[in-house]
Amino acid sequence: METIAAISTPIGVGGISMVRTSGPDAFEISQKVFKAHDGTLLKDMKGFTAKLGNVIHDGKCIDEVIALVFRAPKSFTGENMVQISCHGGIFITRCVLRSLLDSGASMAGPGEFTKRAFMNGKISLEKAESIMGLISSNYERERELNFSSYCGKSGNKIESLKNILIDLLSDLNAEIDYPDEDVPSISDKEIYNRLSDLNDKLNELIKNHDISYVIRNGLRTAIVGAPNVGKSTLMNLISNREKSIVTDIPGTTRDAIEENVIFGDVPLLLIDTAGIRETDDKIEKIGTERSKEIAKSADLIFMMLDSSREITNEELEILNSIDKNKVILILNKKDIKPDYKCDFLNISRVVRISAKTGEGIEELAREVSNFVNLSSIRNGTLLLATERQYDVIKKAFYELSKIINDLGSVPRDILIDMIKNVMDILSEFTGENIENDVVDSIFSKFCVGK
Ligand SMILES: Nc1nc2c(ncn2[C@@H]2O[C@H](COP(=O)(O)OP(=O)(O)OP(=O)(O)O)[C@@H](O)[C@H]2O)c(=O)[nH]1
Ligand SMILES: [Mg+2]
Repeated sequence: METIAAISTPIGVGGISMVRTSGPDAFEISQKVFKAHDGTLLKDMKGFTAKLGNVIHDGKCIDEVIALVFRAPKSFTGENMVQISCHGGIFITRCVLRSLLDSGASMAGPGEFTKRAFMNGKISLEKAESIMGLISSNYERERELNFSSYCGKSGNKIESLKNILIDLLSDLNAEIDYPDEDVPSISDKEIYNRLSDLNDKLNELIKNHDISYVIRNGLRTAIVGAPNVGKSTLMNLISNREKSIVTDIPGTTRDAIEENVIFGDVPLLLIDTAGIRETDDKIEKIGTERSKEIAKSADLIFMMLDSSREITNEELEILNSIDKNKVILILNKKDIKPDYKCDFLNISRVVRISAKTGEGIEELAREVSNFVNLSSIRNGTLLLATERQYDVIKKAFYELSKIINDLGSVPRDILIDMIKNVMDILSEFTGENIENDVVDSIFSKFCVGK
């Protein structure tokens, strides 16, 4: 096993930076560059202790640093580790790294520290994945989701589901191993009940995954409508900055403009689009087409009307071309006309606002929150933190459904093998039973130094 080194703090100027080294030769390699002021050798230091000293490279003193020692297996990676904290300059930090590489360390690959932690059994795959999510969390709900995964909550749940299968397997095996003894045989009905119960639980995780997706990626929300209804004004209001140009000239926005925002308690990828209308203008035509495409692919559509005037045929056409289940109808400019009637449009979600004054915006936020049904996770519903975890659960659900379907026609020894297969799939969740290339692909998405 090679000894690896990398800068683990962001590349930039700050108070301190940290370079870490991990592997069997971590102490020897670090010792070549680190000289403690009191002469202590790294190999003689206890784990979790630190010494002040200098980093010397090519006979020159590079910086005064603190070296922190972790001894295997009590370290993040499970290997011997040295963390050198130096002054936080880009050049100084690179010099410290260079000194370690010149002394025999290899440059760490992306996520290699975390990968070693996983390979050495220090953390589950679920925890390793959640570290990435935690680091990139942008708001409370996303942090909560990733921290719950970091603490192994879904892993524990999967273990408890696996126990249902383990119990069933032991009953089935007892029946086969001791046919003559007084072991009660277990009926198809009983097996059906136990497996269906398990499959319902997997299905719940699958169903709730949409919410997890929204928390991690934002709900793709398109503001769509005719020109001049106030789409860009709403974009600016929600994003709290002058993201889109607003004028009283119809056709101001020509292209889609995107912004990640937290609206109420829902993360949105908000897309302001060009007003849709028949036009001979070449650029506007392209913009209009683009708006229609975006409306088709969006998770949620803010269809905006100007309530100070009557709805046009063109607007009715837009409404007819989009999926009404995804629509919140926004009657804008309520400051001019607050009581615009729209019952004939048959849309269930309607909010009256003034994008100009901000009136009605909280109601719109509530409507969005209801649309996503975020309230269902307020009482501690378990959410899967990554698409990989989701794929594992879906695969297990699919295989289990097949078993449930075939129950009457499958001999017991084959049934046992099929159940074992589902166990193996579920074991992939925490990384117990996982192919090396899957592990490599997961960690390749990490940064160097993690
Ligand atoms: N009175 C009033 N005027 C508004 C309101 N919202 C927007 N406006 C005005 O309506 C005009 C058009 O606003 P925009 O936000 O540029 O409209 P748009 O839908 O983005 O228009 P296009 O980009 O051309 O498609 C501007 O003069 C805004 O100030 C509102 O709630 N009340
Ligand atoms: Mg606009």
